[in-house]
Amino acid sequence: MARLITRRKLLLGLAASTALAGCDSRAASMFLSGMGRWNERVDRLLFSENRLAPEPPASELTPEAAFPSYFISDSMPFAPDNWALKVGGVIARPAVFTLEQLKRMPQTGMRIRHHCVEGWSAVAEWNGVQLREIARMVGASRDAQYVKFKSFDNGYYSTWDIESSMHPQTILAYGMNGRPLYPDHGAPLRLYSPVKLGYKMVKYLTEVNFLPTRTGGYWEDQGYDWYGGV
Ligand SMILES: Nc1nc2c(c(=O)[nH]1)N[C@H]1C(S)=C(S)[C@@H](COP(=O)(O)O)O[C@H]1N2
Ligand SMILES: [Mo]
Repeated sequence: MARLITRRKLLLGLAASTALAGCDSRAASMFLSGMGRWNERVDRLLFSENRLAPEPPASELTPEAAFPSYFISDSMPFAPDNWALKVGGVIARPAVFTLEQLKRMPQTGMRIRHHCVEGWSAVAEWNGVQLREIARMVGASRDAQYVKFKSFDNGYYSTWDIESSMHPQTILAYGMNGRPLYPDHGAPLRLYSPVKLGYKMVKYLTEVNFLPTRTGGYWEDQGYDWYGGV
């Protein structure tokens, strides 16, 4: 962290001195877009260390009635009877997993504070299977730099960087607060992680695709930050 701050200060210093030297605006905007990419890369380096995010204490759990619920469909989305998760992209073994199969895989659980950009936050305990476990099972290629998550909620989707996707606390969750996930929070399966903002936590999952190129997201396409880190 100390090094990150130092680099940011250095960049700010450079920007100021360039301005004093009277650079033209084209050079300045090239510089600024370059800085955006550089900062994203630094964030990625932090994640590659796989540092665990601290869990809030049980005393901070939000009463479930007070945990907001969001979906873009006009009414609550319900999974089709034949629901299964499709996993594809640049992987050795494309697969379709039923909920029962996912539940038989090693289970991970943790308390996470959710941060929605609309200004609320809430804490729950989530359990499910690590996405990195799925990646291992399907043989995700080194070319997989991004993961795209699709939903049956009116086409809601998002795309994540591979480092955050493979973080040990990034899970496909089928449980909330010790019981099955209900439709208001994304049943039968949703993405959850302490390293991303609320809009990156795709609910009502249908497909997970490991991709070599970056795609967008429902809110990201409307201007929300693509990386969406907490
Ligand atoms: N499929 C789907 N996933 C979604 C959304 C949505 O509208 N549809 N909203 C996002 C936003 S903005 C937030 S804050 C969280 C809210 O999760 P919750 O409804 O379980 O509180 O879900 C995210 N994932
Ligand atoms: Mo949100």
